[in-house]
Amino acid sequence: MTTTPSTCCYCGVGCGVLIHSDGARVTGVEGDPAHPANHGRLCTKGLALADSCASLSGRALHPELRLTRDAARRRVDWDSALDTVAERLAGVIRRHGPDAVAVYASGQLLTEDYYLFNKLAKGLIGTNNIDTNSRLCMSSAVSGYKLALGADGPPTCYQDLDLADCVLLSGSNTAYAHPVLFRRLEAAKAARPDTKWIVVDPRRTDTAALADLHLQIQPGSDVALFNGMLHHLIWEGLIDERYIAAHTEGFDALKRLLRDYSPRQAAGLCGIAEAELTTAAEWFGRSPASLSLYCMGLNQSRHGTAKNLALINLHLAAGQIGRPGAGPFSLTGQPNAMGGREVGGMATMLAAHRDIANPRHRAEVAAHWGVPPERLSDRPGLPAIALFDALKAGQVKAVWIVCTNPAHSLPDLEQARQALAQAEFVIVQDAYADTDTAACADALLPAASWGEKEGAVTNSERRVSRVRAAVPPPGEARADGWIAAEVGRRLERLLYPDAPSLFQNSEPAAVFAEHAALTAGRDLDISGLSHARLERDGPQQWPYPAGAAAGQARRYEDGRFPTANGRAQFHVTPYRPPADAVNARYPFRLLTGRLRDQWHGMSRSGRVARLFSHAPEPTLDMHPADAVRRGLKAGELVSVESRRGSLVLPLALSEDLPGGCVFAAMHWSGQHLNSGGVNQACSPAVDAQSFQPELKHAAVRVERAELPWRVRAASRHPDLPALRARLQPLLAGCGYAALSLRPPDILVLNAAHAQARPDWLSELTRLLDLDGGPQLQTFSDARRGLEQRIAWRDDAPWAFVFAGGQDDGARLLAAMQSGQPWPGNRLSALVPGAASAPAAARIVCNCLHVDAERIQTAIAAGADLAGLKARLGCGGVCGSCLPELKRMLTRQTEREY
Ligand SMILES: Nc1nc2c(c(=O)[nH]1)N[C@H]1C(S)=C(S)[C@@H](COP(=O)(O)OP(=O)(O)OC[C@H]3O[C@@H](n4cnc5c(=O)[nH]c(N)nc54)[C@H](O)[C@@H]3O)O[C@H]1N2
Ligand SMILES: Nc1nc2c(c(=O)[nH]1)N[C@H]1C(S)=C(S)[C@@H](COP(=O)(O)OP(=O)(O)OC[C@H]3O[C@@H](n4cnc5c(=O)[nH]c(N)nc54)[C@H](O)[C@@H]3O)O[C@H]1N2
Ligand code: SF4
Ligand SMILES: [Mo]
Repeated sequence: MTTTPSTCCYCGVGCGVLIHSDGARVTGVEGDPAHPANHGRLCTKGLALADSCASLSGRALHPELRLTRDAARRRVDWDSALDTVAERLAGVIRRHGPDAVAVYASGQLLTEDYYLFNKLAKGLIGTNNIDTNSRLCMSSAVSGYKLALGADGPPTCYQDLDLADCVLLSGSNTAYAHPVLFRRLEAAKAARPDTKWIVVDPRRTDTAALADLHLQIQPGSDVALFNGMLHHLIWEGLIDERYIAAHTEGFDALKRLLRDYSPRQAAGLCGIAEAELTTAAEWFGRSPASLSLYCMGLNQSRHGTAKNLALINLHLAAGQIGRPGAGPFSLTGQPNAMGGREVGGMATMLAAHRDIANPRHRAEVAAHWGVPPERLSDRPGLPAIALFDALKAGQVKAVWIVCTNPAHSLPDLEQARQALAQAEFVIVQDAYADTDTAACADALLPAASWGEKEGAVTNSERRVSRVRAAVPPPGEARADGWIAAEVGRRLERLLYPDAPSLFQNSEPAAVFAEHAALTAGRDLDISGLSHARLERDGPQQWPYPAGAAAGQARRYEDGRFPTANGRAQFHVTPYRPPADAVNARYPFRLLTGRLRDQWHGMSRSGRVARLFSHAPEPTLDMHPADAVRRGLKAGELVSVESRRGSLVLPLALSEDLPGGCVFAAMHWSGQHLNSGGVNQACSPAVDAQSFQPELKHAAVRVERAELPWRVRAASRHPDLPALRARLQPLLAGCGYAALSLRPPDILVLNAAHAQARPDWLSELTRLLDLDGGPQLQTFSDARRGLEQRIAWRDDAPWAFVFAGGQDDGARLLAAMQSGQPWPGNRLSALVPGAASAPAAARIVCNCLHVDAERIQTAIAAGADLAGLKARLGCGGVCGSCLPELKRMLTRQTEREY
């Protein structure tokens, strides 16, 4: 048994983990008490990392190639795969020029891998067509920081969470998306109860429910809110005139604009009460230290840059920046979105915060790489949405997709799919072979994943941590950087046979050193960092120039900014509505976002049954009053249709949404649904400065989907990912179908169709081994289209399919989940009419598997939070459920009084 310190591969909190392994397999994961990001804590996702590695089913284990257009992909050896990829890319470059090739990479790559891909695209191929999923994520934050402060990157650090007197959370569901930071906020508030939390979110999330003030604004109206708050600060004399005069520029122009944003006008635009807006402004302006935490509710907007700038305006005007506990803190989503920004791995930037348009910057990078300066293109590359448009239009011929799943995560999926179908050559480099994007690959390159490779990542507070290999990659999977360098070497032999190699040493430590050297003298100088230094001293924050003894926790403490004149810049930020207008045809605003326990397209989190407990099925959430008005009921299937596309989802009712808004989680993909997920309907409208798409807002209509033939099937299985893969091809056959998991080892299929589908049903029955065997119990009534089959093992149901009747199998499923023998005789399992048995209660605490019902009962019996922890254990392990427990406690109190 060995223990390897590393970093969690999920969110940008960047928690340190200790990986336990037997040398071949990861056997366990725990929080690293020595890591400054989490001090030993992990959330539900981090705690499930070992389980997500348990099954190899679905992993990409060998390179595969499609040799002719319509052929199936075939397994090949690495040499053939690498040669073919290099030859195909070289062919496109020779015929159509470097800009006919593009790389679409990911904020989940390690810094070294990212660096190599960037060098390959910009330094070898000579195109800036390398963009990443960070375009969908952080690019508005990047443009906000650059325009206002002169350079990218948060000026703040995690310690500021402990020190802030006022925390303004905008468009961030921290309780779900950055849970370990939320634990830290909770602790800070417990220590200093006067700390004020303001949450700006159209939904009453778990984060919002715990706030002192929840501003439930109309989607997209943040700019109006921040403008109105600043108007109030000016009016009340709460701005910091001295700071403005000494360290900023452009306030007068902003002030002129703000005349139109009186608190009353602004509150009107946001749909909130004027007093709510002024209270927020008062708390923000009068607190000794005010900290903003913000995320996709600001960035994923047609006006994401303006939202970021309007918020930074507030901080600059109130002098709430460059001090402990104060500042605009953009929470990064992915584990290494920050590293990607450092290496300049996007279409609109160069390494170490350099600019493509700046000839000196291009020359510096070219010299570092040892390529002629003219090799670096002065044309900005295509940002994600434009890149896929260009693929579809045939301007870009070949695309190399690395560590991201655009056929699921891009908006307007039909466009994305057509783009991939249109491309001459699609390379997909993923750890899994069964993603929606892998299905489109001409070349599939199997990547080593978390726990299997070496490198570094940078978290939200600019802290660089090592990522380490604990086990070898499975099959023939290889580290991303190795693949990039191998293709790079072959490509340079084809394109520039006489030039020295750009990929002489692709070992992670050497690549890191090359990257660090390129940052010398820049605002993000990490020339003092190396793998050796990180080994010796542990995770470090940047800037960390050569010769420094330590990194810098906070930036801009001296009020000097990396702009031309050293001053921060105010920007004039008029409010503009979202792109997709609601009207009588598309009356609802569709919001999208995250679930607590799933990660993006679920290629990893979707392998762990217990991570489904908190949100077992995909849903479209709607306010009960809207549902009543439309005659819709909870559990009914509805079609959600935008101007671009549609999908079917079960309806769930939630008072946490404002009227007129619906919400769907982003996670469910074609691997779990009969559609590609909610991005079928999402809008590709982008921000004009950051090119980030408006994933948080689309106008939709919601109507009942008439799919009366309903099927529920479930089966226990020792390898759930394998069983899911076996059933996945069936999804396409129904008007609605969804696969999900339940602990301990159950796969569930819910499906519905306009009329009975006997062939489909017999295929399902066969795949679940429900077509024979001694323990099989069946009932069918062909006339009524009814079919029920149950396979028993000992005294308990092992698998079942119920089709066409009223009984949805809820009792059987509950029995399978409980692991208890069936109460009563087997025949009672088929008694029709027993349909209304309640489904098993939703699990709130994942660590100890405590459901909502038990918690409610304990609360009703008088338990407080300490009592719940003592009696049921919930909230006492990882803490991810704490916000919800607190919320259930307040709800109960509200009910009592
Ligand atoms: N569990 C989990 N955690 C994750 C991830 C995951 O997949 N799962 N992914 C990581 C990544 S890459 C990212 S980028 C982060 C995202 O982290 P967050 O941005 O915190 O998460 P989201 O749920 O996408 O969106 C946050 C909130 O924005 C709100 N919102 C929608 N429109 C508006 C608006 O116009 N204004 C305001 N103020 N709010 C609005 C939504 O209602 C939602 O509650 O999470 C990271 N952490
Ligand atoms: N509607 C809607 N859409 C959204 C969002 C939203 O809020 N709403 N959020 C957007 C945001 S913020 C983000 S960040 C994106 C995320 O969208 P994606 O980037 O598509 O999300 P993932 O599913 O994390 O994709 C990562 C892929 O890399 C693979 N992988 C894992 N480890 C490795 C590895 O080591 N190497 C390689 N090569 N592959 C690996 C995984 O199997 C997976 O297929 O989604 C965006 N899309
Ligand atoms: S908060 Fe959770 S998902 Fe994010 S890094 Fe920490 S353990 Fe991983
Ligand atoms: Mo993200």
